[in-house]
Amino acid sequence: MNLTNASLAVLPVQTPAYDRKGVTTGIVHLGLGAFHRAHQAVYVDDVLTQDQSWGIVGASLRSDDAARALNPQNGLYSVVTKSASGSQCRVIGSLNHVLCAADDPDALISQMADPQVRIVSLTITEKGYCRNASGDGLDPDHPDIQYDLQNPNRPRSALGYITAALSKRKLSGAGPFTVLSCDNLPDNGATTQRVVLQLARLIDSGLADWIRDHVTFPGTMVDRIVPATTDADREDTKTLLGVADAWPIVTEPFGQWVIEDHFCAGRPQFDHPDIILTQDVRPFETMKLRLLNGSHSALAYLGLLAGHKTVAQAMEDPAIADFVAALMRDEIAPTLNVPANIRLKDYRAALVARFKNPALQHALIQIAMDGSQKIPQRILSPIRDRISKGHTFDRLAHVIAGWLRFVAAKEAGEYCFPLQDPMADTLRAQPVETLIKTEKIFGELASSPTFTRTIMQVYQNQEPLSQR
Ligand code: CS2
Repeated sequence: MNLTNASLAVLPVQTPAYDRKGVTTGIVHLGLGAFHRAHQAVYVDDVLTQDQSWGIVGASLRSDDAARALNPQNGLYSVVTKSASGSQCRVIGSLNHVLCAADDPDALISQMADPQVRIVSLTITEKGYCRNASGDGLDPDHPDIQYDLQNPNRPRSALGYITAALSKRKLSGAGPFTVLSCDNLPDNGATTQRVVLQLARLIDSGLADWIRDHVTFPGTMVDRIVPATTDADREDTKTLLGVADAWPIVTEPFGQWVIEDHFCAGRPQFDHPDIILTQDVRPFETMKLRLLNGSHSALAYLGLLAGHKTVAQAMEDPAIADFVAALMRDEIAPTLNVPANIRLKDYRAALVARFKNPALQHALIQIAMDGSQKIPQRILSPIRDRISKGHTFDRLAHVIAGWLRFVAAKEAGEYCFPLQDPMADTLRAQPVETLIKTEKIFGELASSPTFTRTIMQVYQNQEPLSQR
């Protein structure tokens, strides 16, 4: 038997506490990966017990994997939270339907243009924003943007879909929706606004003006560790549920969502201890991007080079755990403007405990992907802050050196690690001495002698970090 509406009544776990038949669609989510399903969709599942107008239609932009797995299950899937003290399973009902944009662009644009839809949220990863080298605006030469400019009504990028749907809503009088970025980008709301407005302006300046005047782009800080689902997870979930779930999600108990309260077309009544509504998300976002994600990238590159496979395994290696603790405490924490009510010491300790979660198989190679898109906000920004104050940055330099080593590591002529990165060709085409001076990757740091000298020194003397 499979997970479907018909099997809900017999499941031995928490199931939607509302009648799914009454749920309408108020949110379209672009980029229906595991992260969204472990995070926003769970909070929305809680909202639906009070207000059934906020159901979600999820869309994958390219692959039809999610649609093929979840539509036969009526959009249902399970979320299993795992820690040393055990597992808890819950079935989520907030996903009404899944679309694959590449199969039917019109269906997605029409869904987004439906007046009942009031929020379009995004987890399209850092590279989905088609940003320029400095990260602060659109790259008009990006192949997807070039494609969208030729085919504005059958676009390819998420930005193209947002622009096409808003154009339709402007014409029909359906009004704006809020665009809610849930990606790990600095200033994700303002960044999304910039790239959408730049694309719209290239298509139709009247539309760009309308978007500027009516659409809001709140910033958010999203946090939950979500390893990619494995076949073993599918088997374990089947045992917990008693029915088969084609795509369960495994995650940690912790979750946090800090959202700027700036919604142009209404929002769910979020009333959840994990959710903070605020006027300024930036201190939360910088803290999380640098401490959590920065440490994650450090663990990924230095951990893989030391022969580890998962975050928890790397954290069991005293040399790596000590390195990460010192990186956070001595080099990253001093660069932060700490949000009110947060004690950094506690925040750092909580991160260490989360990284050590022995029940999660969080593959380092998953975090290592797309380094060129992640390193700037996670590692280069704190380096920049430290250089501007005349402070040293040896540990941050180790992370950069580790990344460069990871990219180029070879044994018997073969690369040791698979490289998934939109800049893979550039990264592997040149020696480290040249790479470190590449502005497209390191921005103005590429011409800072303090930066390039320190990285090269660390790189030349770097040994794998391990006491195992
Ligand atoms: C990770 C994040 O894969 C990565 O780059 O650092 O996905 C991380 O697990 C989440 O941001 C945690 O909130």
